[in-house]
Amino acid sequence: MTLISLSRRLRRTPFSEGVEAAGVKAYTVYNHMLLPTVFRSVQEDYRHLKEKVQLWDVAVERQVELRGPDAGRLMQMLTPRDLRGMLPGQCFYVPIVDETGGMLNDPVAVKLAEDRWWISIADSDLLFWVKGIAYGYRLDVLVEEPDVSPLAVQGPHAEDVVAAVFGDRVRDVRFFRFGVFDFQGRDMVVARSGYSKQGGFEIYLEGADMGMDLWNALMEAGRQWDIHAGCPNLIERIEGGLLSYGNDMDRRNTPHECGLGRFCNTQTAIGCVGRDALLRVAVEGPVQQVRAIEIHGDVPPCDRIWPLMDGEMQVGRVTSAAWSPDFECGVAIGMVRMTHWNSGTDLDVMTPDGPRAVSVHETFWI
Ligand code: THG
Repeated sequence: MTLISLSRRLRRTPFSEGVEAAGVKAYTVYNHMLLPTVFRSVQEDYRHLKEKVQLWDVAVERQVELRGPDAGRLMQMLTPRDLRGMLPGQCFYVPIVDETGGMLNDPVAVKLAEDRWWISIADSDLLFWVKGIAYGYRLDVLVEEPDVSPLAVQGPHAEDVVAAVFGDRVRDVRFFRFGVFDFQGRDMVVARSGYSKQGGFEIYLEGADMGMDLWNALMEAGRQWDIHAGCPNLIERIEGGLLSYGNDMDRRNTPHECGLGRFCNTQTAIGCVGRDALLRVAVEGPVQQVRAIEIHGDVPPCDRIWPLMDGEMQVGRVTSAAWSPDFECGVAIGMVRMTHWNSGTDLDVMTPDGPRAVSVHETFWI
């Protein structure tokens, strides 16, 4: 086995001690930090996530904080989603695009106040782009990465566990809203959100000192619901169609190609730096788009692009894939050309273990 060398560039998190004690078996690197990928096995973790409740160290979801009079203006420059109706206390899933309409990140924007936002980023160095925009346009705003580390509680019993620690009032927090709740004398932002379709909460820990107290309190409270350390689960996220930046899309894709058109209001998102480019491509619509891909047969680990073929012709690619125990088939996320993206289209995918028959679907499994 090859081990990863730790250094300052590969940051630990306020919860790393808890993750290690829980027997983490594998990590990936995300935003220059360790993100657990396996505890018992991907399949056991999947079953437990769907039936019980898990505690996830998602400190890798780093924040880009915008603070100052131009914070709202800057936030709207970054995304084609119209933010005018967004109130403090709300979270929005926002595509972030460059001047060509290319995806730079797909974070959750957290509006703390009119003049204070957190952008809870996926795996790309968004801070540099945001600093560049703020400086280039001479905006009156501070842009920094604060010491904020999200901890997620996900699964059917997540609400019970979070209520046991923060009080029954958290039960009233609606999806993609947050409230501020006391934990041992400290105010914490607690949102109903998270990178699974099983429901749950994310607690934005400010500073590292209370990290293990928070971890231990949730573990203790969750014992009666069989809580276990977990992490974003490959199988569950593919079933739910949750995209992974850098895997399923990158700067070469528009939000519309990613199926994120429902999070764009390009006509009314005045100020968005990618607006003109997106208005132009919106005239014709995308020529390729993300699709759910059902794989017939076994599924090898997917760590590179797998071409999607119609005979000898490449018509797309698979970018994430896994075996689904619940649907008893291979589940995958792919990018498919418009000539072949209709539901029911039969193609072949070229895996490193050879071709597999697949079917294209317009909707994901859950
Ligand atoms: N939570 C927070 N930060 C994050 C993630 C998160 N940063 C990294 C990564 N995840 C960003 N990507 C996503 C992708 C999907 C969703 C959230 C962040 C998501 N999507 C829902 C869906 O598609 O069904 C809901 C979107 C909506 O209706 O607004 O939750 O998970 N803090």
